[in-house]
Amino acid sequence: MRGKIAVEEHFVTPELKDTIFGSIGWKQEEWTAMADALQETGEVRLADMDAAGIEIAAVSLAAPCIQDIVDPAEATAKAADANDALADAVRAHPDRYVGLAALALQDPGAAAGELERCVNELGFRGALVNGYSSVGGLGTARYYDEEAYLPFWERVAALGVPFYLHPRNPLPTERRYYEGREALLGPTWAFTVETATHCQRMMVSGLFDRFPELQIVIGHMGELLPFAVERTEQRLSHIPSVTLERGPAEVLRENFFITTSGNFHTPSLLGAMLQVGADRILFAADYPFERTAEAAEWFDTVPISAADRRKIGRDNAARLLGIDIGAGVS
Ligand code: GRE
Ligand code: ZN
Repeated sequence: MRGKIAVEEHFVTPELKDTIFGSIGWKQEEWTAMADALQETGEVRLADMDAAGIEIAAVSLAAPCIQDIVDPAEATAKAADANDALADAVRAHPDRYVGLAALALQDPGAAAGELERCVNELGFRGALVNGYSSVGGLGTARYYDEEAYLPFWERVAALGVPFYLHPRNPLPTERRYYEGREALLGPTWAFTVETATHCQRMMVSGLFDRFPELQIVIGHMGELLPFAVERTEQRLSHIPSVTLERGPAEVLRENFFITTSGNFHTPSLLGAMLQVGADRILFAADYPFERTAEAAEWFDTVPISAADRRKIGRDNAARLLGIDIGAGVS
């Protein structure tokens, strides 16, 4: 399929390159190539997109970057710098890229202001944040279901832009889980568990009853949630202290979009389509951590209807990200 929009494609600035999680066991030359690819937003990246039939990439920082800068003022300043750099890259190729803002949620008030600046002044289409924010020390976590984040969510809802909750690793205090099995940290497993749990916290907090228009995007075919939320909702209904107008299964269908990033697996896609519907799924590769060609070869031939392929490959993202596209795509 030509004309795809891919929504979880990463970049990094030179000053943030050492804040990226280096997967355990990556070969040094592989990591060097990754760091180079992340910093390049010109011909190499565009050629990779062209070969895969991707017309537009929604570009965001890699992980954890801003979320791991424990001084809120420094995190806020570095997020603004990264957003300015991304705006330059988008300006150089305005028909190929749109921006998703990095936000220092270490300081929710400042983050709301930065999102507003990014949307209103830089033309960004939403935010992408790498899980919980650490404040004051690397072992700390602020999760976004806290009361203190309600004014931030109010601003997101008012701006009407999506918020991509991208993975990061769990806190060091939870590492007993992975001790001796460090290969399970990062994208192999820990990213998904951490992100799915963060989503469940937000769902159980009643955030989406309060702001029913909020739209959260999650990657990797929904971080297992399409296959888990019915059980969560059913069991929560037995806990009297939980009083939700809408439980996690309903919220996943109405307040979340899921993407195919890094999870090019047909039974998982078909299961996710049965659970949330084709209108709630978006194509993504996860460049450069995944091979765009592999993502596209899989997606272009996966056994779904032409109408669903077009929705997932392009139209849903265009609507969600406010991308003005013509109809002429085969
Ligand atoms: C990703 O986005 O998938 C990712 C990162 C950083 C390290 C590994 C990884 O952002 O897979
Ligand atoms: Zn990613």
